[in-house]
Amino acid sequence: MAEVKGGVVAENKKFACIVSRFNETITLRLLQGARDCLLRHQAKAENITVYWVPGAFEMPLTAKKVAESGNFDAVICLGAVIRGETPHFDYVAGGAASGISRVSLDTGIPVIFGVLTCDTTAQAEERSGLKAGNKGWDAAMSAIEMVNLMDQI
Ligand code: INI
Repeated sequence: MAEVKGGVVAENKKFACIVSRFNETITLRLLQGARDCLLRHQAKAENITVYWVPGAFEMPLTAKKVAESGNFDAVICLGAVIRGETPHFDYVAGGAASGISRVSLDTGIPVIFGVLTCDTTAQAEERSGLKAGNKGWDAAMSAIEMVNLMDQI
């Protein structure tokens, strides 16, 4: 039986983080978590580029341009869509999720969905560094693993 797993070393790999300004207090924490994860797995600070977008809905197009640039091994999308009282949530969260997935398939580059989709701000806070870990860290970890897995296929 052959089994292939992506390693967890990010040395000499290039990462783009696409981060939304919407809910910025949350997304900044996600970015801190992602950056910390990449650096602790031997990525170099100069190999991490951050692109700010207005909101999660703008992530797919930005991810497409970034992935097509050929300058990055993986793209990490970091955002927070909070339901509150509005059905707008479903369009923004759904558009971001399906768009990001499509960009990854179309470009062949790992594009990671590090977007919190929560009912409340409190839940988003919990998942961005308080008691439920940091989804930004998790997204970066997925990016590292996928980059190394792609290298082996
Ligand atoms: N964008 C987010 O990233 N999170 C949200 O919670 C959100 N809400 O609630 O509306 C949101 N909306 C903005 C959207 O992403 C676009 O920037 C906007 O619609 C312009 O295209």
